[in-house]
Amino acid sequence: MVSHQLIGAEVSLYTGKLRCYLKYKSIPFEEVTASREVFQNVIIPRTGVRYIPVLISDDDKAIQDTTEIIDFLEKRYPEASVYPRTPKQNLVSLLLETYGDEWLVIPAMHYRWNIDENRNFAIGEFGRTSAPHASKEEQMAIGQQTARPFAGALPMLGVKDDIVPAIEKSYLSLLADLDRHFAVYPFLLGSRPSIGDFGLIGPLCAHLYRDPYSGRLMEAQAPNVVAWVKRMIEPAPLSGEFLADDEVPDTLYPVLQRMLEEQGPVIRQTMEQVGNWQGGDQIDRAIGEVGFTIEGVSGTRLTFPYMQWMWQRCHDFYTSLEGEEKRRVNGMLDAISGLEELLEQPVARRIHRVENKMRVDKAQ
Ligand SMILES: N[C@@H](CCC(=O)N[C@@H](CS)C(=O)NCC(=O)O)C(=O)O
Repeated sequence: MVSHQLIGAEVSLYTGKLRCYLKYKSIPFEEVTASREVFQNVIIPRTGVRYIPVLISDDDKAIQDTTEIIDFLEKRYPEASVYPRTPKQNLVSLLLETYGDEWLVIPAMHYRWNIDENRNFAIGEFGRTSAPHASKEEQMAIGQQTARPFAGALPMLGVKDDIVPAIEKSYLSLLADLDRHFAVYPFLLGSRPSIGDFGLIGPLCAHLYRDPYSGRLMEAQAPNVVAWVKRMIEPAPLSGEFLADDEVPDTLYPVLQRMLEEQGPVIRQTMEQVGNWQGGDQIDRAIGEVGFTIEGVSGTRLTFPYMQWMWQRCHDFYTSLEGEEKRRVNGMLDAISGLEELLEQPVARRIHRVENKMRVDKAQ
């Protein structure tokens, strides 16, 4: 039987997200290492971009972007959907996917590239991925090269020396909040993982659990998060249910509040800057600079329109709600100050993904 191919790497954040999803859904796949040859022969010609993971479906479609891949597979494998059917839970799971995918990259990248032990491990892993058959020494040399753009991306993501203590403080508080949650619940919303769990597992597993220094830190600080990571990487396929009556546990509110305080202003500024974009309908990967605050320390990073594309999923779902459902969701949002206003904010110019490039609507 022809199965799907997951092209990626163990060291890759977004590959980790997709691998956990495929395993939970019991979708047959074989994993192909994204070596230099695979980049040249498959990834670049088939997708036009240099990102992993890539799914080659059993009918030979090549798809990049974990969110698009998961949505593509959810249609073909609807059993045990990772999207809750009820409004509060679905909104929370979309929000936490956006948080994991697009914001927790900050601690994930900080710990990987600023801590020597992690950095050396990651360089070896980069080399092993690019040249699986080379010697250890050659892999280290190749890893130094291939890792350079990733390590060099820290300032663009907002990871600069003066804000590092705040990034660490925030991450440790997040771990404490999640630890309290996972002491009670197997996944974010019950005994079934949602798209929010898959969003969080990328940074929390591929970097923050698997990199050696970070893994010890997580074991020491948050054993219940470690247990969740293990459930995510070796799931009981297709099992579990979301909590009854659209319940969202109170233990998730501090996590959502942290997301709103740190990532919320970045989402708002990104929408403004995308609205003012002066170029053509194909928009750049980064278009300017935004300010943000973590634990009272301010920083700047580049503006990534992709984050708006993720946010649109939250906004669209929220604004599609009516009547009683909207009232119930707003009742929950009362506990997270500022979130309702952000979800209500109109998207000035929408971002679309077309053949793995981002397009933007014309200015009004
Ligand atoms: N939103 C994309 C992100 C993919 C992504 O950024 N992957 C990383 C590896 S974990 C990558 O290929 N980065 C290359 C680059 O940033 O140029 C997804 O969900 O697939």
